[in-house]
Amino acid sequence: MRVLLSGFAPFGGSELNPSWEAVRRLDGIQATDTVELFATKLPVSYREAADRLFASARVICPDVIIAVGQAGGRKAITPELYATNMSDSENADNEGVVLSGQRILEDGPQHYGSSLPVHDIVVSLTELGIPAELSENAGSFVCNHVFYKLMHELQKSGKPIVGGFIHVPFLPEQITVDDAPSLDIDLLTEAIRRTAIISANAFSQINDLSKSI
Ligand code: PCA
Repeated sequence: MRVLLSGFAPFGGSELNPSWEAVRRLDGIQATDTVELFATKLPVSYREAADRLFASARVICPDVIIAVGQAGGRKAITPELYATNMSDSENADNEGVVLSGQRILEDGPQHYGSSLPVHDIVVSLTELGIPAELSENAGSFVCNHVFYKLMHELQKSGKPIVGGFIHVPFLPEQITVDDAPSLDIDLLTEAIRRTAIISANAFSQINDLSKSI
């Protein structure tokens, strides 16, 4: 099984983005006998990010797509439960675009749920001692935009691809304020590797089930 992981370029004055730092370390890795990992870097651009993810997916032909992004200030790895049909942030993307109160797809549903095994991911990471929590808020900036478009595309394609979005905390070197939460790169990378394996297992269970009924 093939798992495509995406991470974002740095934004908002940071020199790095933990999402890309983690997934780039996993690119080309054989995570188990049957699970191969691939990584792609997305620009922090409303206009381009989702299309770049879809372009990589056309090349890699993954069974699972896990988009990862930075959520500075969070203390845990947070699988997102759903994407919302709204872009609304006072922050400009890396192309200088600011969107306020704009629906992502005019006639799209208000929400799309993740199809990653989000509960299993949180349980398994917690067992490993890695802080993990479910999130009901993917924000309304570029991450939510990519997540929404990804789930829309997967639904439209009718392909049995499992997909979703995970936000991750800052890396220690991004922290400027005492006591601000962060996660070490090795733990973060291991968390994403585990998440990929759990999600690939979920994909094969869904497929086995659909073959048996
Ligand atoms: N985080 C931002 C965009 C890119 C990233 O890594 C977000 O949460 O929307």
